[in-house]
Amino acid sequence: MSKILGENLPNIPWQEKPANFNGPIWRHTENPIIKRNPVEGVARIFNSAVMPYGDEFIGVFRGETINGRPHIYLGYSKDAINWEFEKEKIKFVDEEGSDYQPLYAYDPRLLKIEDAYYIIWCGDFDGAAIGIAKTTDFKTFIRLENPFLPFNRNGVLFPKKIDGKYVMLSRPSDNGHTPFGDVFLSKSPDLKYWGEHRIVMQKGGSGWWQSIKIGCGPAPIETDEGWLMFYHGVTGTCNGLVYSMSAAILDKNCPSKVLYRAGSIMLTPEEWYEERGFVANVVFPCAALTDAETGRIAIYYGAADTYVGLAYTTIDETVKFIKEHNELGTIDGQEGKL
Ligand code: BMA
Repeated sequence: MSKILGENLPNIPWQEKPANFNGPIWRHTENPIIKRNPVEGVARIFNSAVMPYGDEFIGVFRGETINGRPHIYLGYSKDAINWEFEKEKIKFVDEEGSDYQPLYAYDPRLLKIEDAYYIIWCGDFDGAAIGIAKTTDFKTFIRLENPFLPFNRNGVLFPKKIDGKYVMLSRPSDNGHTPFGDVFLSKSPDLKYWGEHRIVMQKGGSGWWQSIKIGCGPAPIETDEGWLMFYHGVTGTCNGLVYSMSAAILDKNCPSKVLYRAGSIMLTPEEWYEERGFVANVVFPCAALTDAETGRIAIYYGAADTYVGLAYTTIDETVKFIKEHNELGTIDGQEGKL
């Protein structure tokens, strides 16, 4: 039995695993939970992040506007399944209170560290780069300094400082959509100056599903095994890219070290809303709710760059799958200081 080291969430959305289903992650039966044209001016919501807020839930949503540009929208829910969205995108200000709006922002993640909430996204800084903002009330959103130079996509903060430092996973890139594709880790004493860069995981392995690139998903989940990291892996086909998901466990104190990594897929596009849409064949996890008491995990993922899907697993199912399919890459077990 493995344990989630976190808070209890008795109102986590939940459905039992279907009796005739063998996979480690099973879908919510009423998926997709967010459908097309969810709010005026927004054609599609996908790749989005949610978290508990008081007795209810709050989220930051990638809204593809009707002019085709992504921005971040706030949403609220009582049950974490039915969502209501604000009509206006989030307005960010700088630390002096002046307007500091990203030109575009996509794939947001949301998490709490100590008393503040953080949103991380991919935006434009003369090329794709990570953006980050802080809020304590979900009314004022203070955009901080851009953490990294371009090009970098797919930034995810740990929900806790490690050795007194903030820790971020990201995927450095170039100006192409697909080149590079490995996950790195960086640390900061103040969320302004970033360093102590390490490589965490490379694409590849004996399976082909993560051969083109990999990228972290929800904020890592603290467990008694280490940090549980769901991540996406991408493969190429004659018909384009396919995005699937699986998971790894990172060392608790030195999270650039991978302890276990599943060499096989936990969830891959199989349902109509994952196979068909703006970009076919994409499952892209960005958030997970957890209940420490029961070990339940509810995963929120973008489906086909068009919808939000919800899926379930438990810490035991996940750890068992990762260990049974464990396959570490050459640098995975190292600190990654190369
Ligand atoms: C990635 C990101 C994601 C998107 C995926 C598939 O590079 O842009 O936002 O879901 O491609 O289109």
